[in-house]
Amino acid sequence: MDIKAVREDFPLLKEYGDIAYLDNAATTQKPYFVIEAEKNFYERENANPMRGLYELSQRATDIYEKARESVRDFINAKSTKEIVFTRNATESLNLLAYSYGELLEEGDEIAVTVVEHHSNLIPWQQIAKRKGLAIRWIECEDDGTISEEALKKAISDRTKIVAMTQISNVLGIENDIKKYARIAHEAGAIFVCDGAQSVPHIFVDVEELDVDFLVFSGHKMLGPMGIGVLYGKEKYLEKMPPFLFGGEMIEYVTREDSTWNELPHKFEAGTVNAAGATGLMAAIDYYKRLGFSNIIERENYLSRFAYNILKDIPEVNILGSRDADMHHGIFSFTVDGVHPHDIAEILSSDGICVRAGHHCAQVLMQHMKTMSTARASIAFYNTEEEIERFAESLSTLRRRMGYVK
Ligand code: C6P
Repeated sequence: MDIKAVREDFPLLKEYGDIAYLDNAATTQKPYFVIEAEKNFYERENANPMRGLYELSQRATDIYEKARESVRDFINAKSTKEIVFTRNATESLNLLAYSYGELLEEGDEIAVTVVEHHSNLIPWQQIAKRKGLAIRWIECEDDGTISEEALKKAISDRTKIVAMTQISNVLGIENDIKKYARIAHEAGAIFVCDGAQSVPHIFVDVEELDVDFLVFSGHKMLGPMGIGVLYGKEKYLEKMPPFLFGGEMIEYVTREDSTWNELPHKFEAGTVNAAGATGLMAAIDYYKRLGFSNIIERENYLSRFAYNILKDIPEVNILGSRDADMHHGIFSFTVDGVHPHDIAEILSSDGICVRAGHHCAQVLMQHMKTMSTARASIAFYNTEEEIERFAESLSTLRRRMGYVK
C-alpha cells in the first residue's frame, strides 16, 4: 500500500500533516470520496426518500436503498430486509434492547461481559430494570479475553440473550464470536455482537459467525457521523415491535390503531439519513478500492510495530495482552506516576491525539482496579514515523512532569 498516496485521499490528514491522529477507535478520518458523496447527495439527489412520486424523490430512494445493499454485501447478510439504518451502534443497541426486550418475561436473563462498552450494557440494564430481568456477568481473564468457561458459567436455562463485543475498545482483544454464538444457541439464547470496533478492521461475515444481531457505526469505518447499522436475522426482526413510531414505519393507521410497514422500514421511523447512508456506501467502496485484506495486513503490521516499541519504554504499562497480535491496533496504557489526562495533554502539546478516560467502559475499569487509562488506536493511514513520534514523546513524559527519572 502506498501510504503517501493514501494519505492524499484524506483532506484532514493533508491539512494538518503535523498532527499524529491516534484516536481511530473513537472515530476515523474521512476520505474525499465520503465527503464528496454526502455533498453530492445534497447537491444532486436531495428529496425526502420514500415519500415523493416525482423522479428526484425516487432517485433519493434508489441511492438510499443502494447504500443498504452495499452494507448487506459488506457483512454478507442474506437480505436487505435485515439491514436497519440507525444513527450509530448505540442507537442500534437501544433499539434492540427496547424492542427485543419486549419479548422477554420476568426472570429471564441477559448475559454480558465485563469488557463491554456502556452502549452494550446500559440498554440491557434498563430493560432488565423495567421488565424484572436479571443481568449475568461474563468475567474476563487478566488480559481481557473471555474464556469458554466464563461464558458457560454465566449462562443458565433462563438466558435469553448473550451480548458481547467482538473487539474491545479498551484492550483491543478479539473474542471468538463464532464459537460463543454457537454456545449461546445451544443454551437457547440469541447472540448479539457489538461490531463497532471489529467491522472496520477485520472481515465480519454474519452468516459465517451465525450471530443473530450485529451493530456498528459508520463513523468508525471512514464513513460519516450519524449513520449506523443494526443487522438482525429476519425471523427475529419480524417478531420485534417497532422502537420509534411515526412516518414511514406504518402500513395503515386508523383512529384506533396502526399496523406496521415491512422490514426494514418498520424500524426506520421519520425522515432517514440518506446522505449519511450514501457516505457510508462511499466508505465501503473505498475499502474495496484499497482492498480490505491490504488494509487488515497494514493495520496488523502497524499494531505489531507499535507494540514492540511501546513495550520497551520502562515506565509505560500496556494493559491487556502481552501478545502484539491480540491488540488490533488498540493500546490502553498508563505511565507510572502520571495521570492519563496529563498524558493526553502533554501528547497533545506534541501534536499527538490519543484518548484518556474510562473509554465508556467503567465496569472494565472497576475490574482492572483503575479509574482511567490513556489509549492510542491505529488505522491503516497512520505511519511508522507517527508511532515513533508518539513513543518518543511518551518516553520523555515523566521528566516533563518533573520526575528525575
Ligand atoms: N467507542 C471509543 O472511543 P457510537 O458512539 O454509537 O458510534 O459507538 C458506541 C460503541 C459501541 N461499542 C463499542 C465497542 C465502541 O467502541 C463504541 C464507541 C468510542 O471507544 C467512543 S466512546
